[in-house]
Amino acid sequence: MKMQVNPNKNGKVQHAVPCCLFRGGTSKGLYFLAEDLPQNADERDQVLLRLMGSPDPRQIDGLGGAHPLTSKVAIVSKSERDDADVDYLFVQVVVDKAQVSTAQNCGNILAGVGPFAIEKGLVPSSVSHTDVRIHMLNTGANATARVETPGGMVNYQGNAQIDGVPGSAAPIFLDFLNIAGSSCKKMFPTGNAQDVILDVPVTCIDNGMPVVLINAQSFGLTGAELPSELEANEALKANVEAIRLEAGKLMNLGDVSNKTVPKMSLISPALQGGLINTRTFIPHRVHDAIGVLGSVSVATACVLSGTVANELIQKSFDDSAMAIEVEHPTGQFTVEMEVSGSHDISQFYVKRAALLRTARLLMRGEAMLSCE
Ligand code: NQM
Repeated sequence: MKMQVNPNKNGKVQHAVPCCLFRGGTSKGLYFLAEDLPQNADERDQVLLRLMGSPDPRQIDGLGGAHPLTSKVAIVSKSERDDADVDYLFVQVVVDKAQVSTAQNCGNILAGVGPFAIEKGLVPSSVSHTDVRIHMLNTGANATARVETPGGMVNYQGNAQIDGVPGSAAPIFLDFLNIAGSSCKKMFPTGNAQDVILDVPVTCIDNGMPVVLINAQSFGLTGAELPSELEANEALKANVEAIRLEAGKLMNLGDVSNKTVPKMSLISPALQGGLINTRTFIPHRVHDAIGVLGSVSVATACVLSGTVANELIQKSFDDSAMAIEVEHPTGQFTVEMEVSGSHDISQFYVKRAALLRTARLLMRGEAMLSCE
């Protein structure tokens, strides 16, 4: 870890850690080169907690944004692999607990990894666009990010709009490979398209992100409730968490009481012309939109016959390419997919999942780490 020492009047020192702040999709986080952080995972986690200002509900003494979606970190390095240009480790820094987790991936923060890697010279840029092949260390899966690089420079301005982010920006296309069973070993870790947990029908799926889908009606909800209403409903939160703890065991995730997966998506009929509507606990706060890989898992569940999502939308899918519109509290998320065997869980295969995001470099400089 390369750090500069900067003593102050009180004899305390502040260390300067090079980093960038990016909005990645509908999330925001600090992006580091792996070489600028301690190599030892425990020391690294302590540094990240202090830089973000956790544990503290306001993260007032750090750079975190006091919400799980703005308390995120990407650690990036050049890859040694033949199939990747860079390695990306995602770290969720818990806001109000001294906890960090690498047990989940993040597709929104992934959107900033390509631009960051080009800015930092890890990947040579081409003259119009640059494809950055990213190995996602949290799950072992790969993605390719297509970044606009006119004249060899990352372009952030453009007309691409994603719901949940004001204005527009340059498009970043993300193409995912081998994401089935990313954390749970199997796309349907229980072996079933549908299970019943604590008397509630659920679908447990992991196509990039472990997610448990539940019809909002099972809890007497319409599914159109605001995230703040859901977060204020203590009985609902207790039920959702009880199911999550059971689902974690069935999904090969073990005891998930201190893990941020699986996510819990309450599904309901679409309201804005999409295919399905969602409200997602991530897992204790409710997402203002929906996660990238979370939405890939939801879209995938829609396509397979027999899931709670497929029963809700009552649609049969032929084997083909399709665009699935997943609605969320601030708009819609389009997942492009190509699948086969959608009528039978034992035949089901997702050939391709891709989507559009945007990202923007917000700050580059040094994060100051206060040391006692
Ligand atoms: O599912 C939030 C986000 C995410 C994760 C979460 C994500 C994904 O919106 O790939 O992007 O579910 O914790 O950043």
